[in-house]
Amino acid sequence: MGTMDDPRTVVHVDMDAFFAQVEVNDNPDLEGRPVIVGGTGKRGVVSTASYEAREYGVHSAMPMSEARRLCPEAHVLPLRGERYRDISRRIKDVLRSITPHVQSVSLDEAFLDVTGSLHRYESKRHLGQNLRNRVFEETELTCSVGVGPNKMIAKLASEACKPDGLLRVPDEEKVGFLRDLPVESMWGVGPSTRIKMNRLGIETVGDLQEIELGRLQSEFDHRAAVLRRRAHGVDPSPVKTEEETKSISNETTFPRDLTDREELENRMYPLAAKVGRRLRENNLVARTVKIKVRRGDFTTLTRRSTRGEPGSTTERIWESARRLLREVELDARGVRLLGVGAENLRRGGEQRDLFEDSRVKRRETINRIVDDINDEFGEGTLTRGRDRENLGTD
Ligand code: TTP
Ligand code: MG
Repeated sequence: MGTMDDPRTVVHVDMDAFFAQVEVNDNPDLEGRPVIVGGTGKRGVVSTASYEAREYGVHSAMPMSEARRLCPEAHVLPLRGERYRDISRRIKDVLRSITPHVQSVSLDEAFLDVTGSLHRYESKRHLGQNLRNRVFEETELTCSVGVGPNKMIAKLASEACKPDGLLRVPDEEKVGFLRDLPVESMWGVGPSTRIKMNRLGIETVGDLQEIELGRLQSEFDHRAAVLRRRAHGVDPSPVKTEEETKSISNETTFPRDLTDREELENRMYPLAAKVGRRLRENNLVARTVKIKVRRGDFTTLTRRSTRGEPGSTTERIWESARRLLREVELDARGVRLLGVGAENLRRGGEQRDLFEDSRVKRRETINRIVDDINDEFGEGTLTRGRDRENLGTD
């Protein structure tokens, strides 16, 4: 099993109740009170809740109306995207002062490969604690930090010690650490895989570690070996910095396999929209659009198309993705998973002059305005026509 000889040391950092903590910090009267941040309008959704509000059952992605019902005394605050982004940048700067090998996952989350930085610290624990201290000194915000031999273990460790915690899981303890976790906490186990696992009597990662491989193969075929290795804490995926990230992609697994082309094309739209948004957020443009299609029998194919000039509009990504999908023959196996991605990425700024076409320019502007408003008022406040057809992604 690959990573045995020279285990890396990977750190996962995740801020605690990020948006809510920022709001409390900026308004100390809220200290110790239930605070909910999200869309405050009629159809608003909870982005996050302080740990005090979570005790009432409030959680991310819940309709705000329900959250208010569960916790009427909560302070409900609108999103302040620019503020969170600003603090996020400062956090990432702190992380990059520890090592340049930082993979930013979201505003409040990152992986660090600290293998080459360990010699500067007394121990791996010290490194983790030092990182937490530095983030706190810079932002007065608490985070949780997991330290492990790979990304999956580090992430599960930070989740296990939330909030305001530090947990190191050494390589030789990872199997035991995973044993009691629910199997769906493992990477690559989504809702439908979990149901299949439950049918085999697998509830915990420990069950998956122990089940006879033949029985696992009867249900999962060639996937069985990978699932089994993951259950033993093997995860070779590298920590990739932004420059090393060669693509941005998004995929979704459908509750049932789809055979209708038009439905598939519609399902592609929100995927393309998310890819476009992430490109624009990172000031990137892409020359290549790719799609990934996984059929009901798990055979998977990808198709790519590359254009002369790079772009980042949702319309353009969607258009290319649809054209690529038309090259794929649909049959009785149906499609269980669809992905849309962008590759051949460049910094957007240098390419500005390539967007002289005023129609393209106008769309870029509209996309940016929609992004900004959604940042301020919650995802889904403002939509680009098609988003409105309730094409939920997962
Ligand atoms: P998370 O790290 O998932 O959540 P959190 O930091 O609020 O809480 P904790 O990590 O302690 O469990 O997400 C980080 C931020 O991303 C969160 O503060 C708000 C935002 N977010 C949303 O806007 N919508 C969501 O559905 C989720 C999960 C997060
Ligand atoms: Mg967090």
